[in-house]
Amino acid sequence: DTSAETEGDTEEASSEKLVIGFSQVGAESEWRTANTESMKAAITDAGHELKFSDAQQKQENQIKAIRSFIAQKVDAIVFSPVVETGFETVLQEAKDADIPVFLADRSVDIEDDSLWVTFLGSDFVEEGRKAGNWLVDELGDEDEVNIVELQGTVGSAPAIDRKEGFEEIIGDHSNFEITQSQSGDFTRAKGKEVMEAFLKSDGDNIDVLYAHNDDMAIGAIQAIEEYGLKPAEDITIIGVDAVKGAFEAMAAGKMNVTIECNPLFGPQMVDLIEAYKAGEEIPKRVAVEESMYTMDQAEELLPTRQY
Ligand code: GZL
Repeated sequence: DTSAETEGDTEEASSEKLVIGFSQVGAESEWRTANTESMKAAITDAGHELKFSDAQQKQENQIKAIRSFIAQKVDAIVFSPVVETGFETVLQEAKDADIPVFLADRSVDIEDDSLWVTFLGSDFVEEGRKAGNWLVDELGDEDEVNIVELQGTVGSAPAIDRKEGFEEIIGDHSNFEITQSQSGDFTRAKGKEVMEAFLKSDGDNIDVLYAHNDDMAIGAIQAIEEYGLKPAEDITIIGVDAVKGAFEAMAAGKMNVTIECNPLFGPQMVDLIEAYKAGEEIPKRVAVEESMYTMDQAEELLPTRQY
């Protein structure tokens, strides 16, 4: 029965045991931890061998890890680039070694897109637009809206794109102004530190905080409370990721909205790797589906959140 045979063959191809090298950015945020867990579980559950490297948010560690995967002749490399530039050489080395590279979560700013099979990740510009549109709906009629911005890691795709999308929307509203903007490197600690500086320099004139991830927003909330203001009331708080910490802050009435950036794409990534190895056509860009959540939804949704 050829159909069974064909079926068997397809099964056979996708269940071939692969050795997969995964170069992860680091463990800087709740989002990142959830993403690592999703990727590790998906790779091992599918019966493949995982070689994992945590770069501690350092580009040189990612380059070292990719070179090590090449030397070990892995079957595929999955890579979430900490920044958009500076990886051309090592990706060319992977191509020369005939090892396919799959971009996860973040992309690279490289002309030659033959250096990777596909980029599976969120549309960060759209996430920025969603934040901007929510703010316009919320405060668009106010005379003057002073916004401070906690940017993500300098040079990273999410930081560049979330800024771009947000400014695309608020740029049409002259009553909105970003008065201070600095990187908090996607961490709670740095987010708190930079928010303290924002408050010290102009604390009585801050209406909104736009944080490129929830971890920095949560750090900033602590700084706002220590400064003597009420987060989500005196200063409107916008985060990105929709991690559990954000739902807890919103349920406590300390945060207004979080734009979802879904880290749980491990199974989708494994499917793409297996499909490629089975000779199937893979689109150059695969987007991750995601939404946004506000304070009034937090209590009910918190128990359902997986990360
Ligand atoms: C987004 C991801 C970002 C998260 C941060 O896909 O690259 O990095 O928004 C994480 O929490 O540090």
